[in-house]
Amino acid sequence: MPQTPESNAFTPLENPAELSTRTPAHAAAGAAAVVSSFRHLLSRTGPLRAAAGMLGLNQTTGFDCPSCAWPDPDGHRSAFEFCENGAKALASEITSSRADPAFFAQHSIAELARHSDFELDQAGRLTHPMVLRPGATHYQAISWEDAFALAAEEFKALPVADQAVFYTSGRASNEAAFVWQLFARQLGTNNLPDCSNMCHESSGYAMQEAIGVGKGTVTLDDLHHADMILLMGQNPGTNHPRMLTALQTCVRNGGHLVAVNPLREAGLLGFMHPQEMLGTLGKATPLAADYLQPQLNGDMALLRGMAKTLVEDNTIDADFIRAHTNGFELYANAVRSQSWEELEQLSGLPREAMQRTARAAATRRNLITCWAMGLTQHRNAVATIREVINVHLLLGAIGKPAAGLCPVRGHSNVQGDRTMGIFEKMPEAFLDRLEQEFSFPAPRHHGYDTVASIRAMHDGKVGIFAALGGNFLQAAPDTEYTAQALSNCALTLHIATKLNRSHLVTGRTALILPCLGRSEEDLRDGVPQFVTVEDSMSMVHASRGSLKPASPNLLSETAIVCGLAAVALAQKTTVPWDAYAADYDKIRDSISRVVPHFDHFNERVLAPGGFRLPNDASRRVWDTDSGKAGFHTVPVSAFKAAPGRFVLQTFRSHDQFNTTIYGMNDRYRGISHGRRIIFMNPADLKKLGLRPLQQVDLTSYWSDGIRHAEGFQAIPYEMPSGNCAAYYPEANVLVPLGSAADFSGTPTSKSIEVSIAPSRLPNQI
Ligand SMILES: Nc1nc2c(c(=O)[nH]1)N[C@H]1C(S)=C(S)[C@@H](COP(=O)(O)OP(=O)(O)OC[C@H]3O[C@@H](n4cnc5c(=O)[nH]c(N)nc54)[C@H](O)[C@@H]3O)O[C@H]1N2
Ligand SMILES: Nc1nc2c(c(=O)[nH]1)N[C@H]1C(S)=C(S)[C@@H](COP(=O)(O)OP(=O)(O)OC[C@H]3O[C@@H](n4cnc5c(=O)[nH]c(N)nc54)[C@H](O)[C@@H]3O)O[C@H]1N2
Ligand SMILES: [Mo]
Repeated sequence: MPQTPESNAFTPLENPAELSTRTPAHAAAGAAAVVSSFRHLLSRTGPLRAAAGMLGLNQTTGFDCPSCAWPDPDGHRSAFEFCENGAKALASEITSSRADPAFFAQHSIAELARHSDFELDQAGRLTHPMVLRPGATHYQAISWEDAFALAAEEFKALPVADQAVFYTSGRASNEAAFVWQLFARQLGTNNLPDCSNMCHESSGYAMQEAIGVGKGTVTLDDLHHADMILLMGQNPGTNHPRMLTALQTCVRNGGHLVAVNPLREAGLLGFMHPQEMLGTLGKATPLAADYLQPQLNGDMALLRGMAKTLVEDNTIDADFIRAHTNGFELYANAVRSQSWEELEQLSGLPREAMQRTARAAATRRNLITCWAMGLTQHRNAVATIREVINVHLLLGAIGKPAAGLCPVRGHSNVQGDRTMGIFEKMPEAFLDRLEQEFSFPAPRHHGYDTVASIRAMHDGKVGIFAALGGNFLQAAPDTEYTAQALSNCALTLHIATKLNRSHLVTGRTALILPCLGRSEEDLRDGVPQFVTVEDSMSMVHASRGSLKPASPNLLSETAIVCGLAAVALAQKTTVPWDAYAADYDKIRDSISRVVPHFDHFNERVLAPGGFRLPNDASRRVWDTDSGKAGFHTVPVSAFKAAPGRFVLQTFRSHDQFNTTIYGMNDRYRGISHGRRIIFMNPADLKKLGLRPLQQVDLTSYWSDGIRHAEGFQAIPYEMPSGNCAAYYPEANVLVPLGSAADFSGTPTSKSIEVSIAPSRLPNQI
């Protein structure tokens, strides 16, 4: 299937002449980060709004950064508790540009589809509810009342509730997420796919099975005092810049950092704290003392090699293993009989590297492992994360200070959304309490996750696709298939702050319902409301917007969901939607009765910095069937491509937040003015007879079909032979829908089998 040019679904080609490359950086942040932050803010909005925005960011009385889920430091916060990417996210939200009805009157859907993602974001904030009527070429303004009535008609027309899909992106607040899942369940469906399905689902699944809790077990303070931190499959310099401060503190306290990444990422090599530049001008703190570059998906073999070393050296914590775990004997036998040759072949690392890393952990004992998408988006992701846990169990490095597991979350409230019930298969106990609180029969059969939703829409089994934030089309695998799926719906509905490509590939009717951003003041009947979020380390805290809204016509996400649900469910509902929309304290009162550990929510959340949800595993209480933490013994595996083909990972540039493109550069990797790029091992590039910057076409292979993407420029970049990398979402056309992680169902965006050939595009360079 070549990309069909008439489809609205694809990111347009770029002008290859604009791309330029430099040597990659050896440290992150520093003066360039500060300059970039201000440039983004001031190019998007006036100096007063920029300053007001920055002063509110992550302060205890302000709003939560709309970027990543990294926690805020306790106690002392500086006036500038933000990072470059927080500043970019804020700039994108507080921009002075407006995608208003005049903008939509000027541009047809087909014309907007020819804009790049960067240009779509530049269109600015949505200001009015917009409707695309059947057969229309342009979106038109519609009143809130009519928009709700139109959507309600579609909901009422559904023969069964399971023909509705409710997607959630991880920026939604706890309150919005709670009313969203309540709307879905009162309608009668558990079809609640979310971005987590494409993100940390594998982590949650593995940890839940092994240690009885699907969340990380450490705090910021633990990271500061860890003896060793293993950083696997993540790029914190770009995606969690505030984490670098914690890593720096750990190094200064004598901690040993080991990075595991096929690429040498600047933010793992060194850090120059923007607030210390004057004192140590030009000097970066070195971060990773050791840097392992395995092949893509070589991590499970590396971890197994570490386990083999620990078992054979007998540096395991036998007392902990005896008291707290089961399955050790089976695992230890498998590890002992495992051959080093196989581990070397699967990981792409020499056995000395695996032994060195294991011995560093054994002498230091207090180990924390941090990981993100480099581990979760593979076929064997759950097994790989179970292997991380196996190593921690061998060392007893969990449930004590300065040791434990740290899945580094993505979206700022993705963890909170799950806590609030955004999950297609919430535990029965949650549904029981929901029934009690609202006196209705909650649906019990499991709903669709992201991949199942796409298939169901494609098969014509879904009438309504409704999204609380996000950019489903661009985030999901297999862009063409997903586009067909969305087009099959009677109604596609998006609650959003900014225009994106998902709004251009629509059902028969489409609605865009514009909402307030997190930085903006939320007044209900003149009374300011706040919302709450949960960060990567289970801290729940308030977020209060303070800026003037981008348009007087905007409603908060919470008010939109309540308004929509009230009309769509009409007499069928037992929820006081109007009261909820008028006063979010009432929603929190219900949350306190439905969600575990949220008792006295309204009082406790007022404490500066909020409160931490308890985590049993962090005090060595294992909420598993056996009451113990479990070793997991499966054969070690790694994804390999057929001879002559490559393993492709799709990742983020420095100038994007997921599908929102803030700019065309990737500063640390030395890339300017281009995103349609494929990074390749220099020798591989030569072997294929390609010149640097030459345009190539990519083909991906999976049992469910082959897929094509054209016009990517090849760039030599240090990484293991046989691996390559391209940016998401441009490369999503290549991600096979049929290739998902075992158990968690996460699309395998980091292990895609591809071939690379000179481009057949006309006029290519
Ligand atoms: N500025 C900014 N911040 C963000 C985001 C953003 O887009 N922009 N996105 C947010 C979200 S939702 C998320 S989930 C996180 C994502 O945060 P990350 O997981 O850091 O994001 P990716 O860019 O996908 O980076 C994956 C990293 O893992 C490495 N990697 C890939 N495959 C493998 C592998 O098989 N093994 C190992 N060891 N390494 C591998 C890649 O080389 C890369 O360095 O960031 C969040 N924060
Ligand atoms: N190939 C490939 N695909 C991937 C990944 C990958 O690494 N590779 N990563 C996956 C991951 S980790 C994730 S988390 C998903 C992300 O998937 P999503 O969460 O669906 O995508 P985002 O790009 O974060 O969503 C951006 C849109 O959210 C809307 N938005 C922004 N702020 C707000 C707000 O405050 N409220 C509301 N209602 N809307 C808002 C804007 O309209 C914006 O265009 O993508 C996944 N897809
Ligand atoms: Mo994510």
